[in-house]
Amino acid sequence: MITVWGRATSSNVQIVMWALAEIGLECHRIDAGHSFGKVDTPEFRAMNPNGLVPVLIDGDAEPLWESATIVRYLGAKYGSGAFWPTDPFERARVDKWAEWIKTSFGPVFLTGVFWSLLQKPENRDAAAFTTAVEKLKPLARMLDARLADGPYLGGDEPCFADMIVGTLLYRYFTLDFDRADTPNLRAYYDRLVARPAYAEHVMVSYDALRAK
Ligand SMILES: N[C@@H](CCC(=O)N[C@@H](CS)C(=O)NCC(=O)O)C(=O)O
Repeated sequence: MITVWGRATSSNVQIVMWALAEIGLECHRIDAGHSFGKVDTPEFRAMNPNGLVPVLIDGDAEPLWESATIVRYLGAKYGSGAFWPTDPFERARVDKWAEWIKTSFGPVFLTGVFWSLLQKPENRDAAAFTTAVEKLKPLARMLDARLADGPYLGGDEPCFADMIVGTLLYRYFTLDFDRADTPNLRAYYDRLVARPAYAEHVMVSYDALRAK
């Protein structure tokens, strides 16, 4: 039995839930984090000392945290050859985009744009927001150029890296802000939206996260 700790509104939980669904694995998800709390309890900290979601527990094994690590684990253990390329170079050429979205695009988008737009306008740092919006444009264009190569990062089927790269795009394309013109990225997002597992696990309202 696989258990995932983490609220459905967390983009990092969504990465894991979407991957589980694409692979076809059942899991039991327990709400935790944000308004659900639990992440500061000694029991939760024993699973993840960072007090962050997601945490995945596969059977009796030690709890795993870090969403991208969890998806790589699921891919390696349960994924098909398309989901988890066995050739080290084929895997690395998609994994570099997973790493990049976590370390380059993601921080600019989440901190500078997403969380800013979820603030009340009067509490928003307008200069920091504009800086982030402009900083995001060349990054979005880089991803757009990469996605001219094919329907998904690894070819005709989604792979583990698409889970890590594709999840943020629901927020990216549904928020109202000035985006770069990226037709390939938009077409990629439209393909993701058509996937039932993406619709169920990623296209989750983030209204509960808005500042009250
Ligand atoms: N690098 C970690 C980041 C985990 C993270 O920041 N999780 C957020 C939710 S997306 C969290 O737990 N926030 C505190 C909370 O929800 O209470 C990962 O990819 O799993």
